[in-house]
Amino acid sequence: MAKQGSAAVTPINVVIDTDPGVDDFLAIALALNSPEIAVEAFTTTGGNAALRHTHANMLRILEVLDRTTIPVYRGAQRPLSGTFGDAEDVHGAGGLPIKLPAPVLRARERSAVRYLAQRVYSGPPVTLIALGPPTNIARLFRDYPGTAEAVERVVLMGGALDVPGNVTPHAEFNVWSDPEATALVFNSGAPVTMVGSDVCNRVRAHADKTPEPANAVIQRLTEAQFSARPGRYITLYDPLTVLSVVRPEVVKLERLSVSVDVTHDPERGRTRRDPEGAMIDVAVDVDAEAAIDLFTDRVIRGGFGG
Ligand SMILES: [Ca+2]
Repeated sequence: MAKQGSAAVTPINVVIDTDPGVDDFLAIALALNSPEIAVEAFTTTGGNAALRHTHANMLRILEVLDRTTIPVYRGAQRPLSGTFGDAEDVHGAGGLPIKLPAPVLRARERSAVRYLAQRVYSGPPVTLIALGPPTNIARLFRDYPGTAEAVERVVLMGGALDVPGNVTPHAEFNVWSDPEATALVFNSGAPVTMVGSDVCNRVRAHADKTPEPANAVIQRLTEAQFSARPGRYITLYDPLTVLSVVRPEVVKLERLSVSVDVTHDPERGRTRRDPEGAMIDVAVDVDAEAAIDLFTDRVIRGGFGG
């Protein structure tokens, strides 16, 4: 595809931490078709489904998109405390609404957290994009001193500040899946950007406005997801999070003091404005039309591989 306007720009080094997931799939496709970023590796976590599923889905996605040279590292099977729930009711059994063959591609031997530590200690500054519960990143910062200070930034899909949650009335799914990890990342001292439901809810691909995807698997995936929802739309949570790195001007950030509810009360997993919280950048507004246009151009119309 055309990579207009990218010639003179040095790509941003990123590692994507993910729990695929339909919108993860679309976000990964977006990342791999975006010359503004260089995806060095993927790390996997449980979340939308159990790790054995999300991890296999990650490998399948790279096979579908013909990008099997990018390394994948296996990450968290459980959150810092307790066990993961899942969102198979939204994404389908095993995390995707379509069946794909078992992957031939294999992950690297090292664990996600050991890879991340080695990468952060030895390479140039890297942006960590967390598209699932941020458990791997929390473990990195907790267990490897200095890594929070050394990363370029953490851009995290999660949280719901001024809108209801999507898993409880208060909590967004990724934060709800591991509130302790989210709190640790927020308070780590790393520059954190939160791209939450406040903006993601406003970026939806509607079936009647989405052209036929060029990639056959993306066509099956989006059609299955449209069909599963009465409104025939897909909320682009993870794609918008990637877009906020690829094209920063699509979101408006505000520096806010935010805390995460880590109690076991009904508001567990809630993100709220709190003077005692951590200072992070929060996406408070979005140019939804520009976001959907870029998503459509790169993921729906985009070719992959070759
Ligand atoms: Ca995700």
